[in-house]
Amino acid sequence: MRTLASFTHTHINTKRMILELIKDKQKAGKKLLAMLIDPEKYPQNNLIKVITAIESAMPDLILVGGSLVSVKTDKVIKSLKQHLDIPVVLFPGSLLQVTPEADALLFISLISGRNSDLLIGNHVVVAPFLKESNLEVLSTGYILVESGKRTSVEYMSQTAPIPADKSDIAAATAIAGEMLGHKLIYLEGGSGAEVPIPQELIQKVKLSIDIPLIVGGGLNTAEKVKNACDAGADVIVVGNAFEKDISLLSEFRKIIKSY
Ligand code: 1GP
Repeated sequence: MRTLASFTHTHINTKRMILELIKDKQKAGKKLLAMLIDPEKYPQNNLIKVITAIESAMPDLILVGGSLVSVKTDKVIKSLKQHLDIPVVLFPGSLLQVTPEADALLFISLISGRNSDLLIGNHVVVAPFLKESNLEVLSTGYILVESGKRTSVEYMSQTAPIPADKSDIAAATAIAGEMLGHKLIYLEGGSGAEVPIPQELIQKVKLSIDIPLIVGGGLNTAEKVKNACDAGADVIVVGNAFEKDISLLSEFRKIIKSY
């Protein structure tokens, strides 16, 4: 088995390693757990406690990002990589969070919105940097779904989410994203969503596409995680729940492993 160390040392040959990992699991009907770390919310002294919990539960991926720009992003990623053998994927809320310290980047295009900067503008600005970097670029169609209250991503992106009962619109958006060449689709309820994305909508999207499906937002109980997995999520993203109670990490990991 290739370790992260060999991954780092042989970057040129393994630039598609994380996508391949996700696709392999998807093919085998398995799920991945991605822990989202917002650098703003993890003070450096608390990070060691978090790293210890991560070491024992071993999520498949660590996503790093947030709505606001943190000077700590580089530092947090360095600490994570120093202590852990888990791929670190940037999930940038802004261009200023893009750093070569990570292993990969979710190159997200907000395809549910009509904000041209978030559809293509920012991508053009950062593309030459990414081309030169060793980051694995994971082209991702990002679909925001309504989740009870107004979320940070909705406000910050100045876009309207797809209504939660409009699964046909969500499916059509995902199909378009796949046709445009995205390698992943991310159904986002928004960080701290009151209500997670309904199973019916996840199912409909899952049945409409062949590429792996990421689901996140408001998955803060074992039941909600299981429901999202059963509905067809290949990758589950959890942020807030772990910020509040890091012991949930091993509980959610067990659910993910049961597939
Ligand atoms: C947000 O999907 C992620 O971008 C995770 O959401 O923080 O609610 O788990 P939570």
